[in-house]
Amino acid sequence: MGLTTAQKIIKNHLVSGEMKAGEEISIRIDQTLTQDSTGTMAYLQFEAMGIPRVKTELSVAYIDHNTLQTGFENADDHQYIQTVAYKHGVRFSRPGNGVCHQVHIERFGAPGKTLLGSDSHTPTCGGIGMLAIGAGGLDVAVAMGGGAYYLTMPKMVKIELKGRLQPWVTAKDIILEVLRIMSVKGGVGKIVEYTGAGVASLSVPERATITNMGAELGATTSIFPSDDVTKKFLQAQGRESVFEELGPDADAKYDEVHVIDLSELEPMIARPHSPDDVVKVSEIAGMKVDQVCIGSCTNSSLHDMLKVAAMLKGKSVPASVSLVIAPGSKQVLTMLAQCGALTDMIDAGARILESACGPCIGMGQSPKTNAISLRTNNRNFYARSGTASASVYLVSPEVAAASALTGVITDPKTLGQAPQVEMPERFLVNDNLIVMPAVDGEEAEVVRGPNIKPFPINSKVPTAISGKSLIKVEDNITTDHIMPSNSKLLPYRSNVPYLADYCLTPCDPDFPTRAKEQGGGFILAGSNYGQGSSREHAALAPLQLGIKAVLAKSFARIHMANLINNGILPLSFVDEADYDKIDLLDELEIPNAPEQIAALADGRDMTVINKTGGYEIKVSLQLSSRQVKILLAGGLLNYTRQEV
Ligand code: MIC
Ligand code: SF4
Repeated sequence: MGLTTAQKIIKNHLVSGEMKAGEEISIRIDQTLTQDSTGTMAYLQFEAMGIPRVKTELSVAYIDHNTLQTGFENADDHQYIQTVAYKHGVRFSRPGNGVCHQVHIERFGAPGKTLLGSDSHTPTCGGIGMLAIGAGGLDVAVAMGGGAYYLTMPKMVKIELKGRLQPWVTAKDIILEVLRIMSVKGGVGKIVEYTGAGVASLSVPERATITNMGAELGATTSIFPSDDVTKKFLQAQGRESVFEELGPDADAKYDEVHVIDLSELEPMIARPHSPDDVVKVSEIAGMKVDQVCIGSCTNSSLHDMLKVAAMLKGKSVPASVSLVIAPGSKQVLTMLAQCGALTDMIDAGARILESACGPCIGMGQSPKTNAISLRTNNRNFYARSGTASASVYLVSPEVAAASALTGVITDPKTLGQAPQVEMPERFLVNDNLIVMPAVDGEEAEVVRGPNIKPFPINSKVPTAISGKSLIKVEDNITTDHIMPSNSKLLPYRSNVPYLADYCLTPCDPDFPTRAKEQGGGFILAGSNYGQGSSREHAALAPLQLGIKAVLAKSFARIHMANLINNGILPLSFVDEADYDKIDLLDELEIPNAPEQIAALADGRDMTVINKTGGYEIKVSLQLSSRQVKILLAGGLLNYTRQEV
């Protein structure tokens, strides 16, 4: 039987397990990436494993998230990452070099290889036919140490692209359409592959916009074939030697198929506060706009920026709009400067930001009270911009630039001819902001600032797990709810005790206090709990507060893995109606916990007693025997140490 593109890469990297959807497999990881908001934790965990040098083909530590240095904390973390990377064999991408995913696809990604990154948008490199997966920092630390990455073999989804995009319609509109069709949980447990005649018309940056935002589907990853377009891109980056042609076999079998006719698409927009609340721009055109942000790992390529510059050239942004632009990398920024496009942006009134995540993660540029903010980002989750009352809409760079110029949400089709932008024959390559690691790091010193605090480590599972239900939240709770991140909190990513006081506060400001008063307990949640980022802090902060289990209707992939890695049980209701039966502060107990956890691997359900209500409910969790051991040991770090 024929294989899909992803299945071919998995087959080449398979370490254990059978490539059957739903089975646990493990794969060899060729490359890893970390960024600074998850990186400190990942390297602390790597150090705790006691392995002197990374064993991957390539590992890169990026500084791109915590670049607003309003105190010593971020700079301390950067120094820690720089020194720990130098010592252990990791390349260090200095602040100013750009957003990890943009730089990685430009300078390091390679078709047919595997990449594990401690950031949920790692699948961006799927745009060049790489199997690129986002994971928690601990999983990345294990991969750096040469350990395999364990995952559930995903189902395969084919998105067949037909026809060609009309002028003003972009790659962003394709992925917004996919989100409209599949929803923010439609990709859980699946890999999304793009095929069909329409693929050839999309450049690598356009493909990367689509695979980047596959994270919002909850997918394990998304991937394009590696073809002539990929080859040209790699040639233009001076990296043709890593090119490999790759695509699905003609008889590859997919579990789910969607067909999208590109010629029928229109400019789309995602409404607050979910990337899948998608409508046509024309449906809400005319709404007044206060802020426009162009950038983020979704839409900050040279291709995107040149189109925006062409639209802004010779015009002025009205005083009612604040337009900020963050080009994705040093390469993009210098090329914009060299061709004069940067001048066109500045002249029109754009506020140019450094090449970093910036507004996307609330690192500055939080909009005013009740603002309407149009962004080219991938996430518009509640309060993520740093202004809880703001409404964030997600659009293409073209819609963003058009709306910045008119001051209202604008369908660019009303503006006449669309800008035509060619990909350069040759990108400007200068890797001077990549610091190479020590050849032998044994003597190198790792510098730790006072902001770096020990992180919580769970202990072995007790005979009975008991506690109260401490919070009850709805469907689609994001990691931005569980562990908010903004310019005030991100500096504490290496200080979990501090962060824990903000855990789930967007849902209930009293939750941390209640959890502490009750000595820990349980979280109750609806479906797709933990969607969004890879941040382990969404598991570490609950762990710090004594959370032992989360009972939910269903979970998002990365968060579920992070809970297991930290020894917190992610349990799904067998009968979803039980969610309604449990009240806040009900006393719950999992009797015979070790035996019941072990039995999960045999497909048996677990019994939870509601002592307050006087009844039992059934919960389930599909576990491999390895995961049983991880949970019994109180997390992956304990388990790894135990194995060593
Ligand atoms: C995000 O986009 O939410 C982040 C910030 O990049 C996160 C990582 C983090 O929380 O540090 C992600 O996507 O994984
Ligand atoms: Fe950075 Fe935003 Fe991309 Fe996350 S989604 S990596 S915060 S630009």
